[in-house]
Amino acid sequence: MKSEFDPTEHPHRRFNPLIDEWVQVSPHRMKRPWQGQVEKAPPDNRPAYDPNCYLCPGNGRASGDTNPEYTSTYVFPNDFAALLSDVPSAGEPAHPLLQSQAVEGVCRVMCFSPRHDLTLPEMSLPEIRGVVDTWAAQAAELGQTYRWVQIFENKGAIMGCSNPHPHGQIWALNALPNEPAAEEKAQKRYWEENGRPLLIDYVNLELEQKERIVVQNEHWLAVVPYWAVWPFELLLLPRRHILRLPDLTNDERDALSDILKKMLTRYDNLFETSFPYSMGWHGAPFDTETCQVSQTDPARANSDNKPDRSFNHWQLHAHFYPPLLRSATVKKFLVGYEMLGEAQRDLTAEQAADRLRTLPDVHYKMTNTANKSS
Ligand code: H2U
Ligand code: ZN
Repeated sequence: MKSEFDPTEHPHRRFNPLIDEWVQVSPHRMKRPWQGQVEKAPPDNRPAYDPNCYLCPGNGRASGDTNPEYTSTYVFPNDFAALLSDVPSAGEPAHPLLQSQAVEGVCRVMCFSPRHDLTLPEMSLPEIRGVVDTWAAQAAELGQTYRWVQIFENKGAIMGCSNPHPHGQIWALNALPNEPAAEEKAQKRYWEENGRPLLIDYVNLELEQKERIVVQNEHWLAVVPYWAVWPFELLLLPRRHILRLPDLTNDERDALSDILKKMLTRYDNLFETSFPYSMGWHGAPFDTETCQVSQTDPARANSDNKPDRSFNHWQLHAHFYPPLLRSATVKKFLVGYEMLGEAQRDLTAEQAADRLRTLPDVHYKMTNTANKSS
């Protein structure tokens, strides 16, 4: 006779309601001993300034431009932009199976800090707050012209990131890409069926159950989502119903800087390495005709903006997708069954949250330096 179903032991599938997809969970495979001897990556001794880095202040770029001697964040147009702002229409498709559409947009690069040797969790809270404000200002500005503004960071050589200088990218375009389009559809349907935003219900559920929360503060929550695909994936959510980054108040921006520092420090502490990931923000698309989201002053956020009810089913959030599995050098590949069937994981979301939650929120580099000097 079959024993009773135990999600910590029996293979099962979990549903991701945000994009309408399932993920295979195989927790019984974790019964084998944790081969987690922490293999450390080679030490990362970068200088504060690298004369060969195209992102450092005062250095030249591929375009021939020279970066200013910037002292906080710095945004410039990507010299190899994937999107262009003036593209002729692709016209009617010749056949429904062969469709294309012209896409217009812009790509920018954003340096988080002038310091070549830092990463987000090693920056101070006011410096991280500068990054948050720049994200919000870029979204507000580009949202006036473009329907989707994708703010993201691709961190670490293992992710194909070309330069260790702390930076992210911004792509803004007049179309809704696949991921946000799937989220739009699922959140809209949930709203129509339940009258509440999907991710607000999810925030409340996580606050009740607690077992997937990694860090929280007054305004934010970082959880390993129930339906996580990547071993240590995190979903960062505001506790209040907020549509977009420019809508965040001063307090919410400070609290965001705080939770980013804490969650990313835990990431680095997990394998005592600068933890690679791709992260990015998803908020309500910009309806360039009806919505008023030109707000850039956080002190006035949400006060004199017209309520944008057509996107009430949305909730702002950030995804963090790290590829590491058991150590600083063992990467999880989404191949084989995952390319042809569906995504699969061994460690449950609850087990991953447990491991991250118990890590210190003081960065290992700080502790190691303190030990060395004592
Ligand atoms: P990564 O996040 O993939 O490392 O990207 C850095 C971006 O910087 C990349 O998109 C751009 C590349 O096109 N870049 C410039 O805009 N100017 C340069 O001089 C080099 C790289
Ligand atoms: Zn640099």
